[in-house]
Amino acid sequence: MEWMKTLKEVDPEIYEAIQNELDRQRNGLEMIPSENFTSPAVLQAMGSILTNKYSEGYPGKRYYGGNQFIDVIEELAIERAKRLFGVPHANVQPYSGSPANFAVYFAICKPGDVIMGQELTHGGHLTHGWKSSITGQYFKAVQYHVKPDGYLDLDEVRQLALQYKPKLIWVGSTAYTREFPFEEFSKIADEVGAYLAADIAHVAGLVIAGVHKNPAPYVHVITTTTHKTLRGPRGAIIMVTQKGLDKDPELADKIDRAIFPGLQGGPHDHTTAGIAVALNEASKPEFKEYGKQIVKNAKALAEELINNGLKLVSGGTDNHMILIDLTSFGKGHGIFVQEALDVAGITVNKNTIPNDPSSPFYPSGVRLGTPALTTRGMKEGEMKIIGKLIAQVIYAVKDYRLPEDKDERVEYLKKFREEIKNNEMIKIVRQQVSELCNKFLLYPNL
Ligand code: DSN
Repeated sequence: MEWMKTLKEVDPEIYEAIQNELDRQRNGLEMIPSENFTSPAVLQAMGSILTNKYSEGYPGKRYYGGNQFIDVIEELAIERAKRLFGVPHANVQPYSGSPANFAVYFAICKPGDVIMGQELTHGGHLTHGWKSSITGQYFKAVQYHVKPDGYLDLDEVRQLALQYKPKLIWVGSTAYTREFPFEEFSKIADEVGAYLAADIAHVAGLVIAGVHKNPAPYVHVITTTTHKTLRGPRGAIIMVTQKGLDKDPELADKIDRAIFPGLQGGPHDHTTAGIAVALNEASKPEFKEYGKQIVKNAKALAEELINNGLKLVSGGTDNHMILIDLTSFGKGHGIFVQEALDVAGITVNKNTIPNDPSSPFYPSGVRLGTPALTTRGMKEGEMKIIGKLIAQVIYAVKDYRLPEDKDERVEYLKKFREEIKNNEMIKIVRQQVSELCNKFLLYPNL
């Protein structure tokens, strides 16, 4: 690998680990829906000398000298974000999604205020008020849910909003396979005078591609990570909409001050450059095609999984993501499927499903998605093949049952891990996964 020649010489151990990770990404099917393969151009920006610089403050208002070129980079990132999402204000400095969401709280709420978000086990994010997050401890968090059909329960959202009068409501989550109903949420938030924040971390790329509604006309604030469907580096953006500025003309300043000096120090300028590059890439017509293909692929995959007898939360998908309900195989079955698929070279994550009979660490579902496979160039035909392979692995481990007793569980999982390494069906699937990966080269020039 020419681009890492120096690293190889200076630190062969780290070089080897990176090389092994590259091989893993190349030779497996990356199906965690929050992951993607960023472009070589983004990698170059991230691996640049920008990491050397301190730049507390904002363009034109820095606390350190020598920021004339950093200002150019940050302004480009800001302008590109504003243009792509149609918003009047963007802050590109949040280190990642959780700090971005914390900044929204810091800008809008006081400790103890009532906030509302989708419950984690129903697809929500930790930072939307889950009990183990600071957001569930420093605020009075009211959590809403999905209905038995897997769609958001808007009647419950409205009833809770009227009852608790939240200061801030979140819409957007990490394990929801349908379009977020921004307009319906905005009516509820307006009715109770709440701020409405859309967390579009998962669907930002789909919004840009026009295959998911843009929340900008409906919400006051938008947060997103930049490394999921948006396909940039690990980072985040907070945007204030015109609706947000109409509600509070100082909202943009409050958000900026919440990030710096409120929560963060120097921005990661190499990441800012990577974000700017990713946003530039996302403005091209090819990116729209990419976003459309992600959804087509997810729908094709969902159909194949259903045809193979598997149950999906909400019965399918509108976006990039699928949530398989494994309760018919036993409580907490997600770990068996995740690990068996891992051995087969297919990476997914175990995930809670709505009303999960088990726990977040041993949930009864798996979550998977198509953004990374679509980046590799795979289409509906490949999704059909992959759907069958996934089903074969799921059925290969269908008889395992998670013991209730913790000690027994450790021994049982140890034995399970030994057995899946030698499972003939899983070996066959691994071989087919390798053959498929060889047809869709990843980073051929690295
Ligand atoms: N960890 C992210 C995800 O996988 O969806 C959310 O923060």
